[in-house]
Amino acid sequence: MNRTSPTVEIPQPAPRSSRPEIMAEEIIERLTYRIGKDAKVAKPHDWLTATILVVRDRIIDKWMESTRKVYRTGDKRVYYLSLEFLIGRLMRDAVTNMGLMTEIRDALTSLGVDIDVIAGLEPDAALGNGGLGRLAACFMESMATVDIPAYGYGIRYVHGLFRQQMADGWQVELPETWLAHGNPWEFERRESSYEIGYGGTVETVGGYDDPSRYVWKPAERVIATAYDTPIVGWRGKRVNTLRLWSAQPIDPILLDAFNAGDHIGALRESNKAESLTRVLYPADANPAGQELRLRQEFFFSSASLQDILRRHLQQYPDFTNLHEKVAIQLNDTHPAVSITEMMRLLTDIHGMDFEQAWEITRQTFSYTNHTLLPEALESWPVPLFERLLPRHMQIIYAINAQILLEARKQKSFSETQIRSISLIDENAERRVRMGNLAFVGSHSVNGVSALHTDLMKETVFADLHTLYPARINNKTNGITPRRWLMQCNSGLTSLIEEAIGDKFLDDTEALKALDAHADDPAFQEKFAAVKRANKVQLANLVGSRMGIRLDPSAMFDIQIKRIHEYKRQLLNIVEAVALYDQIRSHPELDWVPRVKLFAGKAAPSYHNAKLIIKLANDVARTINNDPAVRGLLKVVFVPNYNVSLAEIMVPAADLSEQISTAGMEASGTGNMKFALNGALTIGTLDGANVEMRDYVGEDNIVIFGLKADEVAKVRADGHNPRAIIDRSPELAQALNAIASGVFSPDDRSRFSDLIDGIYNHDWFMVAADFDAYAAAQRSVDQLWLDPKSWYSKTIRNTARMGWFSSDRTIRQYASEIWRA
Ligand code: GPQ
Repeated sequence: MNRTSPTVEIPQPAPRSSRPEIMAEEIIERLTYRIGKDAKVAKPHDWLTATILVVRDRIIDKWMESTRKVYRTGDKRVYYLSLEFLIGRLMRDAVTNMGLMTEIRDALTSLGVDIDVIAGLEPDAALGNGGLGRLAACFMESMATVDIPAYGYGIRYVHGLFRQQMADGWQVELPETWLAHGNPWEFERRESSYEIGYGGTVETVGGYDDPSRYVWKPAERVIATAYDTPIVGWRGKRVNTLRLWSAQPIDPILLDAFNAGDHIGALRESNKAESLTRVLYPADANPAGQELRLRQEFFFSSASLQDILRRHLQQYPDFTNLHEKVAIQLNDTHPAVSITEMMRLLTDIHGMDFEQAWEITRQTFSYTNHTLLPEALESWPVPLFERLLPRHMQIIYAINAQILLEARKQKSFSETQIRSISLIDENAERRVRMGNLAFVGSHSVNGVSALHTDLMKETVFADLHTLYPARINNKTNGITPRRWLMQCNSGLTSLIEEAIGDKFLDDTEALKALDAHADDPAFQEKFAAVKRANKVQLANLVGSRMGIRLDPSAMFDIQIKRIHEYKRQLLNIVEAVALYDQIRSHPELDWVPRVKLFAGKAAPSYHNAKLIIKLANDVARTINNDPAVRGLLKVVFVPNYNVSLAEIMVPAADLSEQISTAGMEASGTGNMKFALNGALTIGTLDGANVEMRDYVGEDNIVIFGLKADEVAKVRADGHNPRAIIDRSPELAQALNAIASGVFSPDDRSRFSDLIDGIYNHDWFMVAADFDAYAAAQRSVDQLWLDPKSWYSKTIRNTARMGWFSSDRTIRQYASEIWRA
């Protein structure tokens, strides 16, 4: 308390009114006094900022109440550490969750402002790459909704994920500047700043008598400063904090250097510090492997842990009860260095002995794994790790010695098993394995779908699972129904409410009541009308952004996600080419009009992914300009996929493509968004598709292709794609067309890397699954021709997807992992 006279009673501010006329007055007030603009000259952006400031005030009341409550009750706090938060826009989310939509709309209308216009100006906060970052954002909203005192910790990147532009069909990356107009949602917290060190040396204090006390003397230091964003839960019950760290130099300018005329050198430190949090690494499920990335990981881990420990000491005398009051969830291995930082803080700084610190650390941390792809598991060269974090390297060796001893002595592990569980990979260049570190330093290790969790036990973590058989558990992903149904699909939300009442707004399992309406022709008609309106909206967007006219009565077949070979956009494109051939060869047949839509970004260094984007665009140009297909088939690659674009595309889909090579997609969450919004899924038995089939029923989803164990077997036995291609004339024809330059007459061998890959090894089973996929697509056509059965299936999807709410996922984390 820094007040001069703490005895003075400070009155609480009066609660803010939600009457539209009061809010309209306040919007003008903010415009005038906070933004300094006369309403007559205010730009749409100024109106947006003023509106957010008015909504924000209402949120702050709840925010402070939520923070006070946890101090009062002494409840456990949950900390979600993630290098990515793919938030998207916040205004609509905050306004609907606060229950203020009608009032704000009316307030703005009375001022002559259209809320939909200004909402569209809010930048899309893209502090993440894809599913992992979006999951973190859904979890933040659900933790507030189910009333868990939680903090998200991450990095306030100045530049989020790049903007994607197309240049002649090729992806070009442009910087993204979400902070250009300021960010009215965030609060800078100068008082919450911490020093973060790098490099230097470790000294032993106490000499021979007390050799276990170490002092790390970093050679470099930067300051981490907090920026807080309030996250509102549904119905405004609780407001939690997303705390993002920004790096600042210790000395903003070296004045001596400046005065001596070295103007650039005077800013070197400052630039170096700020570059730490300048950009998000654009690699998805594929480690960047660069020193700056490890620096980012340690920077936000150390700042977050110092903050967590400081908060704990405000309430409790010491750290002996840390694990009872704090749960820290690691979102993949990106924050795994936290485990060693916690050990350092507890032992070196706070004087706890190693054994006790290890026990408390392990009871406090839990780790979520999001991929099995071996090339995606993070590891750092030992020399790099040692140079940057010398004390943490020592701690890793100490932990490793203990674990390996335990494995050898108590479980009589073999040499091979010891090698596989070691924190140090010694197969080639010595590397620190972050997955193994996260595993041994946590009391819970979870996968993100049932299949993925089973495969974790059988593959990457098999030996660690033998050593700690109770540690691996499953928490199937979920999505927040507020953003992914109520906000993005108001038409469907109203229709559902009309049919079954509003219980589903608080409990998505109540959607089950829709089942009873699935075969009702009147309801089907309304359901179809909602879908059509959403398709018209998407068609308008594609029309105005790309100049391509789409027919909303055609089937909208959509695949949107990061571009990755294992996600198999290539399979989809090859099938489109085969269909194109078929339509031209058999114009007399009753083809179902289809629009195949794609969107997604490729990692800038991922050659084949970028080639797949170019192929989609080349195929699109050819097909869309060929009068022979008579509009029966269109292919569209919509540029710059982000959360806001997904909010338009998801509700407009008839068919959802979830076609990854079985065993390779940990869960998927896009799959859930589409099905909830009444699309039929065509997919493999991979990730959460398996559980979706169980919930929606096998008649209401189209499953095809090899299963995970079959893929493993085909790979082990030696796959012969050439033989398969020879037996499939449609596939052979499509591959030939692409390989011979039908779609790239300007560069006939452009796609040879992609096509050769299929012929030579077909690692992703494109050839192996092609015939099954094509047959599944024709069965989808047959369903489409019978609207009654089509809508009966798609309505059942909406009805039965309630379990996939992230509220359910979070409740499971809370009761089974966090015990919060
Ligand atoms: N995922 Cl390891 C990412 O989006 N980025 C990553 O770096 C890793 C995983 C995804 C994963 O591919 C999806 O299957 C999951 O649904 C998603 O994480 C959330 O768990």
